[in-house]
Amino acid sequence: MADFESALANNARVIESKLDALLPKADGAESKLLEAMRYAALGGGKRLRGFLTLETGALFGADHDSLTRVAAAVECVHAYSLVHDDLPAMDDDDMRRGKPTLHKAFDEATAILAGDALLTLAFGLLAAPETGDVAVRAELVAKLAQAAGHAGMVGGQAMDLAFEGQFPELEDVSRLQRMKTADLIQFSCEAGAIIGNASDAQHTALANYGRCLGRAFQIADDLLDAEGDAGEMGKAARKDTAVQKPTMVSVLGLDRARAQAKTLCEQAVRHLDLFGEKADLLKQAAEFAIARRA
Ligand code: GRG
Repeated sequence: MADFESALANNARVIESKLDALLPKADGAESKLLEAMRYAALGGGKRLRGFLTLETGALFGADHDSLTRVAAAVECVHAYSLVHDDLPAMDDDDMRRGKPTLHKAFDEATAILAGDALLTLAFGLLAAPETGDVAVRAELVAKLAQAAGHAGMVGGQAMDLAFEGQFPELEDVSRLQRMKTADLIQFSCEAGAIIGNASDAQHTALANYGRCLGRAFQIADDLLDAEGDAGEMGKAARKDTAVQKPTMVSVLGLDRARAQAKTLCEQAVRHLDLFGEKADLLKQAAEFAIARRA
């Protein structure tokens, strides 16, 4: 795990400095929006999604600058989702990544706009010529639209809101979590395969790895909400029970949820078999997804 933790920290530094270079600098009458975008995207977060893009791409020796641009784009989408999720109309949170949420530090209108602008910036980064050839860029844009929009993360978030106070079946909660959380994580892994011109078998293996890891990651999030420490996590805990949100913990109970996360982690690792030792860091990432404390 020491290897993984130092690789995660190194990649986070690389992604942070790329984001710093790509995000607009505050200037003009729209300065507040630009400052808010930087507040949301810089200075925090594990950067796990970006890590997955960098490390899946490294399996194929893919161009590092393209990978870093796409890692930064994925982190922009993730940052936008957190900003909007924290709004009073959604989870109504005061703290995120150990600092006040964007709408607390700025205001609600700015938080909505900064989220919108981060999402748009992400697509602009994927589509720009520096990211790769036309076919690679088109595939990245189409896949991210699928993963982030109504058929993925936003759709999952809508189900999350619809299910508050309800008692959905296990398969509904499972589908919600796949869409809300796993689809963007899966995209992060597929991006490395796309930029690296992976074979179909390699691409499918990484997509399956990402989906299992993403589902395990969300169950770990449910467990952290139920058992974790708000100080360590840099955000509130026990929110799910407070708003009667169905989670894998509420549906399965703590022990079965833990077992399910472990099974998914093992499945994720098995999908990497065809890459041999080259995929050791990615295997450790799957273990980290369920062992993490924040
Ligand atoms: C509002 C469109 C929209 C979507 C929201 C991502 C999301 C969907 C909501 C955030 C709340 C939540 C619990 C999401 C599940 C995914 C998740 C565990 C996010 C936190 O990701 P980490 O732990 O965060 O990777 P850091 O801060 O490390 O980047």
